[in-house]
Amino acid sequence: MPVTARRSSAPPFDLKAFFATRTEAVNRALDRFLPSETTKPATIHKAMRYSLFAGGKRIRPALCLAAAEACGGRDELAMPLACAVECIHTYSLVHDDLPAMDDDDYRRGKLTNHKVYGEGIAVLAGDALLTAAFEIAARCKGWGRYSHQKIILEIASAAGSLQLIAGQVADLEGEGRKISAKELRYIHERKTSALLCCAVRLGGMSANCAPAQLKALTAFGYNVGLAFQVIDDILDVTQTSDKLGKTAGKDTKAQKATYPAILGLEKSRKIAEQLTNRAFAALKGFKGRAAALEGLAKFLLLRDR
Ligand code: GRG
Repeated sequence: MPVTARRSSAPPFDLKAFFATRTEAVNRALDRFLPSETTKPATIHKAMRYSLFAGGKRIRPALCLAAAEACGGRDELAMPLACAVECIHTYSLVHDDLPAMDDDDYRRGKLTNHKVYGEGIAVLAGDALLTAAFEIAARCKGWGRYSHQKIILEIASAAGSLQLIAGQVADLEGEGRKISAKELRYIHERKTSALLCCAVRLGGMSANCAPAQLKALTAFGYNVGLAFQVIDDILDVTQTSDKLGKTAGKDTKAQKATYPAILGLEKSRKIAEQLTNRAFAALKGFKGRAAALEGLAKFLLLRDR
């Protein structure tokens, strides 16, 4: 099934330029928000920065900024929220790589945090990144329809024990056990889709978007988030460790339930396309203003790492 993004006579959207400029702006903002490497105790700040600047794709911040732009908002207002989500994402990776969880030596092509700084500091670096996310987000005063409190609650619920952590718990408990496609969706919705969706929603909130726009962004974020994880599962079995910058084939080795394991590669690819098409459909009310969101959804579907 082909993906069906909006047809228009507008010039094609330059996603490469969008990604490059937004990534640079996000990196500058993260650098400003985080204590410097030499701030005491230096070890923890070095460890936090090691993972935060290890070459992540910055997908969640890009989605947040693109959503703000789709709603007529401004990047500088969305930026603290985009950075907060990236800090939470990075914390989750640092903790996920620990021996007590997924036990991985490589992430983003570099040694994992605990391999460089030791397990104790890696736990603390993750804790500190999670805390930093709330400190950064707390700088937003809120917008007419979305109070400061609503913004903080939005982040806390995506990162908390009903979403991101619930997904990780179910993932850990599912290892080596046969699980159904329904249980797998439960894991993917929480472990991956919740934070991506939160990034998109926060972008809209920073633009004081209308309730209908927030609903559309939620549908977009949910579907893109799920498609992202289905593709991640596919890449784990089709790509090399070199290409992924992390150990490939780990899911199979750990007997983890994944879309390809349960449904096969071809069906998994179809599902990712279907989800991406649903994400596109959610954007129809934005007319021409959602080109960046569309471009990102297509990029995430077609990515190879
Ligand atoms: C430890 C609370 C806790 C949660 C861990 C992040 C996570 C949950 C598990 C890691 C493994 C995994 C498959 C996560 C799903 C999300 C995902 C695919 C993360 C990778 O995201 P990318 O590709 O990473 O955006 P980069 O490195 O580009 O930032």
